[in-house]
Amino acid sequence: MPLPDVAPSPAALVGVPVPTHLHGRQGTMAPIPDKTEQGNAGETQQRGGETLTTNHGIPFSDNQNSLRAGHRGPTLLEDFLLREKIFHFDHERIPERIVHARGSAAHGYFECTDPIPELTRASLFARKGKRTPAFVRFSTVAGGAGSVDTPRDVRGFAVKFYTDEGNWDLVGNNIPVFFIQDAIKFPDLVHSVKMEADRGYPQAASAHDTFWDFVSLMPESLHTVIWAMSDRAIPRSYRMMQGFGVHTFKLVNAGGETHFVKFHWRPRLGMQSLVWDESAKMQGADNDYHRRDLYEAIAAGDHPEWDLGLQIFDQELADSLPWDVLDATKIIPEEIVPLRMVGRLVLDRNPDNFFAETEQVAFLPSNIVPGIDFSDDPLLQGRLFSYLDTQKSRLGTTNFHQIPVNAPKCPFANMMRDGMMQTQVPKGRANYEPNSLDQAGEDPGPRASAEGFATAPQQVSGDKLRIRAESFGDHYSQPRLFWRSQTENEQAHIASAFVFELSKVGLDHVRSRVVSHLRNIDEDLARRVAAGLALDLPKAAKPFRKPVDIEPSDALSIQKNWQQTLKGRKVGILFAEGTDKAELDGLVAAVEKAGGTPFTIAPKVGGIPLSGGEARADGQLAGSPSVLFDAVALVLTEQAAQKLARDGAAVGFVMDAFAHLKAIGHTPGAQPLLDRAGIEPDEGVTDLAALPKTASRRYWDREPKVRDLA
Ligand code: HDE
Repeated sequence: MPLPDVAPSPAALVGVPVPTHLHGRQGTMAPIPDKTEQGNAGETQQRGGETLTTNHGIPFSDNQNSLRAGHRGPTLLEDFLLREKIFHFDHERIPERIVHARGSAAHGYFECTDPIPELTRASLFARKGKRTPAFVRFSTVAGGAGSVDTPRDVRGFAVKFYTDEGNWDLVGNNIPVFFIQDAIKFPDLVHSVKMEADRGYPQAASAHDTFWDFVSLMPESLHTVIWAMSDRAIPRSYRMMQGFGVHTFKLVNAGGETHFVKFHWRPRLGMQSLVWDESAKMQGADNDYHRRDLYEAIAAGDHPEWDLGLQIFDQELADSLPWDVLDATKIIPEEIVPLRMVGRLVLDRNPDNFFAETEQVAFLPSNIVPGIDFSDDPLLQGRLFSYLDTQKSRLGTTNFHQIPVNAPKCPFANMMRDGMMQTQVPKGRANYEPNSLDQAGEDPGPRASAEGFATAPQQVSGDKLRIRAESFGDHYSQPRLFWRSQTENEQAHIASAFVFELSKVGLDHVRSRVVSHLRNIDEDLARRVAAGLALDLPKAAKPFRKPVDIEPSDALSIQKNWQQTLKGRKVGILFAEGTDKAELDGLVAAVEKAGGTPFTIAPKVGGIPLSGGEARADGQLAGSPSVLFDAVALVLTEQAAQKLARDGAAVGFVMDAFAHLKAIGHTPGAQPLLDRAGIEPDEGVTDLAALPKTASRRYWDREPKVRDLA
């Protein structure tokens, strides 16, 4: 007999309308529906409205009270319902990722827009319009799973493609280079950046002694360090950051020909970052800023998209560069190898369950598919071991690939058997190969195919050595390239970030050592950082290889590539009693028309009398500071503005919007509040009509007026 659509409460089953939690009744003796017709375990997973059961299918009669000896007596050990529930709860948490613990994810697909069969036989690039399901997890690196979304940090950008020839995981970051060149240094790097071992702080922050001590002794880290000090490390949204495969990989075509490749993700919404003060304040305003932004955008049907671009090059080009393409601390500027756009990634579905999917997803750089291959990058080679290994300790079993989010969507079959949490039930006795069981009419199991993954042949020779190649020895040219490719304002942000971080370092010799490296990158940068710390300029560090000048690359700057759009951006609209309703509604409509998301804010959320009607607000003023928005509007009467000028939350709202270089649109009546906040009008401070246009940018020229940058 099938289960009823909605399970009747135990009280209803016996016709006694008594809430069990009030009266401590024993459970009902009502007949239990016959569930055996329901099919196998996979089909009896929990669904809404069904009878509540134990994990073994035994129906509960009472989920409010434990089993007691007498009305007020002790709880009985016999209570298997209580014990199972608490036992399972006690083990709900699994070890968090050692790095990238804090993350948010979504489902979507990759669509091939420009097939490249001449370069790779990977099936996802075979045909224009071909869609491959994907799951993407974004993350911070240093903080724990419960830490905030907006610290200064590298962001993870991990993509699992469920191709029809198995899963390909492109486990990248939003910064195209990495701190170290050799995997053997990874535990040291991570220990140094995580909270300090004795005191357990700081959480999710690189601004402390051990990180800067380590990186100042590892000049190979400087390129990534300068990116991390730039606005790239404080993205406005996961939807507005680039992604990079970082390492050089190989593409292999059907004829076995290989090319080198670097993978780039380009956000359709353009790149955008926060300003540092904003990102720090965001940590109080909304811990989940990026997670919420991603979830809400997808839920609203505003699906984030990225284009996939490839830098394709051959050995000859690699040999012509003054650095090594196997060195993950180096980029190849797009001016040297331009991007070829081959597809788009669309995220169109939020996970149904955070733990089952976002937490349990296991990315493995070793997951590659026919048509893609590894390079000899020593960092990548180490990663090929680490990720498989970590899943065993994190997910507890070698069978983590059977968890739905990790399982390939194409058929998979082999002779690996058993292990903890095995959920498959293989039939027959063909668990070894070769076998001749087919000759006895039995299923012989799967066999390798000539079409399967084959490593691209490559000549390798040489002595076994524990060394760092000399071609990896230039640590300053590329940070210099990055620095010189930034706008003046971006340079000021970088210099100020160094000052901020080093000001939190208590060890003077470490501060000096960092600045001694900066002198090899750029004397001006070093001078500014030293001045910001009131530090005597130390001698320049001795470079292992003399740095060279590389032509600056505009592609490395966020501001030079700013996309003026309101799409994906949020406008906070402050109104209060007496606001003209037509004016408020008109602005909301204009922001929507420009592709932005309006968010109305008032001193009270429930309903405010306006001139011409009434309106509810999306958020209350004290809980909706302006850091949460890309631009703000003040739709206020003079009387309301005078009242709000006495409210710290309202004054802070305006002051911060101005200090964070945002557009402010306002009614003439809002002037008393603007005056109280000390706003000096500039081109970003306008009437309401101009706001939908002005809101799509930040006003960098304003910055020297509002903060002292290094
Ligand atoms: Fe990772 N990294 N990593 N990493 N990494 C992990 O794997 C590791 C590196 C990256 O959302 C861990 O499943 C080593 C570079 C992302 O689940 C761990 C080395 C890049 C994620 C691990 C590196 C990354 C991780 C922790 C140096 C950019 C999150 C949990 C050899 C190209 C994936 C896990 C997710 C996660 C090891 C360096 C990106 C411990 C040993 C370079 C995006 O296995």
